[in-house]
Amino acid sequence: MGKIAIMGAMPEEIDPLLAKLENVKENGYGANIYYEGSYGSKEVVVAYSKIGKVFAALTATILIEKFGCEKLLFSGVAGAISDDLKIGDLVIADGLCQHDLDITAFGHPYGYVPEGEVCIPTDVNLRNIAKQVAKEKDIKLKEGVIATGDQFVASFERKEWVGKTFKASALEMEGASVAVVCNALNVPFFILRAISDSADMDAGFDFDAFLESSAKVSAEFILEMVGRIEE
Ligand code: 3QA
Repeated sequence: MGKIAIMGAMPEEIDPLLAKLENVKENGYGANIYYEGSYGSKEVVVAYSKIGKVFAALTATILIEKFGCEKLLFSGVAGAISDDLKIGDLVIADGLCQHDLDITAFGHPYGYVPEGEVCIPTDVNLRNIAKQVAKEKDIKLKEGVIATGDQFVASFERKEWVGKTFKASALEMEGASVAVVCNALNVPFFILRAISDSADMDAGFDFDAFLESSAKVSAEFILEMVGRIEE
């Protein structure tokens, strides 16, 4: 059974994970801290990347190449696009796209560059484990496209545009870059987010109010999943 990476972007997103991690060993690498430890019988490595696509890609790469993780789970918060996603609700990505990637001047669709893909799918087995946990615990779990960009979205217009252009249910700032890394390195990955705000004009205020509680909802769900990962 290989090591499992669990990453977030911000300290608040991994603190509830670290609180339950056992036999913790801290490793400094690449201007970051990686926490090796265990949950029951599973060996895990936990880290927060810092905010945005570049830091997230760096951390995902290090978790895989330096620490030898064979699966990667992301836990964190997101801004809602779909009206049926309320603060504290959970959403899993079936695929991830980069909403700020734009070479449309050359006739390409938004989110596309040559030899890349607009939407990168997540691992079906990990998604099924999530659905099993949701069913057993009677937790509402939405599945949809998550759109990623290096912007904190706090505008109705931008949010509507991202929703329409990518058929996205939620948006955040790291998922798609983690997807690019894991896809290229053939590592099964999974992205879970709990809603902290609705990416509208109240987003900044809501985010500050709900970051901690929503991050905890996501982290606790991830830990339920870790216990059920078999191979
Ligand atoms: C926002 C965090 C970043 O890692 C992406 C939260 C929640 N709501 C969002 C929204 N638009 C885009 N992303 C999100 N995460 C970082 S900015 C706040 C930093 O505070 C998901 C997310 N509406 C630091 C204190 O100064």
